[in-house]
Amino acid sequence: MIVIYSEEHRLQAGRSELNDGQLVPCYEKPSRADIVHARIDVVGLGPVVEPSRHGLAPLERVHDAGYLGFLQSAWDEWVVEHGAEIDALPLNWVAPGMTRRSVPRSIDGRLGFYSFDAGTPITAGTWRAATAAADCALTGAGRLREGDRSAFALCRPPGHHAGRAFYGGYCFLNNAAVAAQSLRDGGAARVAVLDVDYHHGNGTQEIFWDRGDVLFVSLHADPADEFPYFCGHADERGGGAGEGANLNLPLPWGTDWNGYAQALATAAGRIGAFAPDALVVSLGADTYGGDPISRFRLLSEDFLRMGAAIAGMGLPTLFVMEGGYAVDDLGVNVANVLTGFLEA
Ligand code: OKP
Ligand code: ZN
Repeated sequence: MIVIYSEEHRLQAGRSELNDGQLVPCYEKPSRADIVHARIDVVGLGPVVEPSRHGLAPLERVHDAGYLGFLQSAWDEWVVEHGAEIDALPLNWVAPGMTRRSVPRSIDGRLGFYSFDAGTPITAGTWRAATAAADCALTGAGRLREGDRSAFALCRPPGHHAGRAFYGGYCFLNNAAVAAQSLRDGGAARVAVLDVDYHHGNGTQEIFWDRGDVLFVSLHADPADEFPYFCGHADERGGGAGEGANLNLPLPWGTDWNGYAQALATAAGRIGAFAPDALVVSLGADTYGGDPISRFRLLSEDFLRMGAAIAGMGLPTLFVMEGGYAVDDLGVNVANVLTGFLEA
């Protein structure tokens, strides 16, 4: 399986995020990609290649042009106002009764306008790292178009919380959505996105909400208990032409492989019925029992089973890396999904 990886992920190295009332070191850090990269070498998964540059056009297929412009210039505007010693974090958001009619002029207002949490610092290298990650996903999509059965985009920063015009949850550009759209534009009639990250992929859901050509299926911790709290419930099924093309499978804290496997079988049934031409997997390994910010109980060996179950769907498959914060075990867990897929 070809692996697409860019060293530019290092340019996203936020200093702190707001968590439990405190500024703490970012969980989403460069060592995450390094350990996955190292493990892929050890298991000999496949050649590791650099992404090719795809430019703005494929990003504009799923993201708002004004939002992309904001992301590109936000750091420079922040530095003018607050200096470069502190990362840019938002502090104010809209509440019911306030207006979102116009984009604020102030950088602080714009950070709040385009975000939904205070855990996602914009830094000097955010734009370059995020575009390199999207390029990894796009390059992977290109391999599928050329006939590969599978590919792995080793992306960071992750993407599934980023919507058409918002960032949050450590995500800026929705790598999986950009790839799914590029598969559509390359001739796939229908594409399914399967999100196995512990957190609901609210950005991907929002982007494809009213689309019948892209199925979004997500297994995640129940938003009644867990981030992102305001999205990911079972009754969110898509709207308009996308009615029924969104399936959320929220699971309780403490879910182990037994409960997870059942939901994955439900997901497989829905994906099979949709009969897509390609599958994009948002691959987060934060369902692991040892994850510091999550509360499922998967074991490292369960990720082999997850890979095999995904292989059973019998589709050309692009894996796009998302979350997973137990860094010491992240390489094994992510590589296990991929080897489980290949050996099935
Ligand atoms: C990104 B991805 C924990 C706070 C967590 C944000 C989590 C973002 C997860 N107390 N805040 O889906 O792995
Ligand atoms: Zn996650």
